[in-house]
Amino acid sequence: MPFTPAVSELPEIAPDIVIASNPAEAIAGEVRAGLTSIPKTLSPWLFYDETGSRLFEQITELPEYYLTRTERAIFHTHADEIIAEASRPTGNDPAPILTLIELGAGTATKTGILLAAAVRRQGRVVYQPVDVSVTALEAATENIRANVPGVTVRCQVADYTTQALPLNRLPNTRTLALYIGSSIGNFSPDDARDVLRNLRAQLLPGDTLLLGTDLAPLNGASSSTKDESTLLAAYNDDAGVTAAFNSNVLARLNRELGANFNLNRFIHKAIWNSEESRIEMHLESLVPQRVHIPENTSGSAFTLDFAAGESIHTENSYKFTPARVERLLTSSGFTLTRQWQDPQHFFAVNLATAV
Ligand code: AVI
Repeated sequence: MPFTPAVSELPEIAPDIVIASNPAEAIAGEVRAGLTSIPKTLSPWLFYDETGSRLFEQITELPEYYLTRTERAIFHTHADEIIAEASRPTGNDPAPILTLIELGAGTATKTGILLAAAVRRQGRVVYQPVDVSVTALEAATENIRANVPGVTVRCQVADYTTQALPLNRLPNTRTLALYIGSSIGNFSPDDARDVLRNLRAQLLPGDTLLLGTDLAPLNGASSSTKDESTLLAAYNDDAGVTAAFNSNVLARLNRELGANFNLNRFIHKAIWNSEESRIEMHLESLVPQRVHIPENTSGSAFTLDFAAGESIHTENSYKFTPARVERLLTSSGFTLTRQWQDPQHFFAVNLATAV
């Protein structure tokens, strides 16, 4: 029998938005550090201005980009089981009520499936989406309010990679932290561990984490049809949306920093790096060229010289084996409790418990 607590056990919390950090300063500092390093890099969080976030939403609907629809299908099939597992009674906690927080919630389109399952189990649920984008959080709140009755949304604007999470623990509840969508794959192994350790530091033993990870190709293993070409297509779609998403970062530097990148002189490249088990995205310079970045809050003006064929490395997207997921979780203070995969073994949803 599912446990259903009385509605009155969950206090109503007013939605609130907490603004953290100064984005303009962070962007200028990040751009200077990345573009003056060898090789030149730009951090993937720079993709997500308004245009970039819109383009990313389009990517998630592309036929080649299997990640979003596969994770959504796993949620549709297993949401009740996931919530039941996260709510498993223990000696100290015989009838847990879950509060869901979500790191990098975006517009929370898939999260509704899990929230609906939590509402089915416990009658009501408090949901705390955390994101750097106010616009995304507004969309998330609207989406959840309109589609999932029984959810109290409390938004927090914060950078969960560097800031302590604004966890407002309700008395006698257990936290289920969601970090879905393969977002963990955009961090280097060390940074991924640090992000999860930062999260772990704010959880209690017995709290859980639901982590979405894109799976590495299994090289000929019988039940998976995923290979290098599946991955390359997902990051180099025929309609050119991923290319537009990638080069928007240069357009953003022109708009926000007054840089003079000529977008026609850079092309989008996606590469599978099998040694590192990651897709890399680059913007490759087609010709020798010089780009100017004016003086800004991070310091004086500077110029950048590009050789033909030289690239700016803009993103890594790591692909995991189940063993690698387990190692990451263990090194971050979690233990892997259960894993769900789609029938084709393209994607895994992992439930881990804070130890
Ligand atoms: C957000 N993140 C998980 C996406 C990914 O697949 O690495 C970002 C992305 N980059 C290109 N396409 C999608």
